[in-house]
Amino acid sequence: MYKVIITAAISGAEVTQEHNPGVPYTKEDFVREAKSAYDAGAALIHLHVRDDDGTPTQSKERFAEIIPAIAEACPGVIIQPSTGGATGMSAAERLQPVELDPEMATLDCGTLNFGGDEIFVNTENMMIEFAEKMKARGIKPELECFEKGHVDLALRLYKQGYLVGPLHFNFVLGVNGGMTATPRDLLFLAESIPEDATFTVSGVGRHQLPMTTMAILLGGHVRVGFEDNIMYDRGILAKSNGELVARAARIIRELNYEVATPDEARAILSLPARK
Ligand code: KMH
Ligand code: ZN
Repeated sequence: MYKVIITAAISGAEVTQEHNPGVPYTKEDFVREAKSAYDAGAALIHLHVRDDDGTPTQSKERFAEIIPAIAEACPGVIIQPSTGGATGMSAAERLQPVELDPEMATLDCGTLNFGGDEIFVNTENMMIEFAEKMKARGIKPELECFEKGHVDLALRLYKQGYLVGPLHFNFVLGVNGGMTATPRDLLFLAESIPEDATFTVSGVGRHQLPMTTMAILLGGHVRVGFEDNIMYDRGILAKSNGELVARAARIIRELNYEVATPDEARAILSLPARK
């Protein structure tokens, strides 16, 4: 039976409690949101952290405070810190959580416009630096691709030996500056990666639900959560990350697939088994 990994992106760096009061700021908030997602079926938590006032930070110390608290509340869950952080952060700032040796971390695969005057900078040399650091520490990168050129750049670095297979991609669709969240674009991306690669799909905003469904049908995995979408329905805020995860789990089961446990997710992603 095909098993689908649900990733919960519980906070991100862009949304705030003004957008949705459930967006986590404090350690207790992070534990509450991660646990709601885990209890509903998330095997993987994609993690950005904040200071208590909500300011996004890539501080190693803050990750070192929040990661163990989530791990204790969510036994076995895979915790995947972001190395994307927020736009404007330096590479050194963004790379800090890698020093905590997580099982996985994100690796963003190219620069893109991020709405208005914002630019999310990921040069080829930055990518090589991030990839080399992760490879040296045995951390599996999740390759964040916001458009097709990002996939091509990742494949080039794979050929050059900076990345170790099997690759795992996250197609983030619907960002203002990236590819659109349409069936055509998702199919194009899914057909552009190596046979043995795995992929997750993150649809932004109202695209989360249709992209989740299409990802499952294409043999992929899904990401939901406040980082990408704070609404449950038109005009209705999601009460928690868990509510969004629970809906993804229901869709997976309705389609006659199964929700992967954390250890099943490790096997699917070729991560070493948990000790
Ligand atoms: N916050 C975005 C600028 C990642 O986590 O690696 C980048 C981001 C990607 O969220
Ligand atoms: Zn992120």
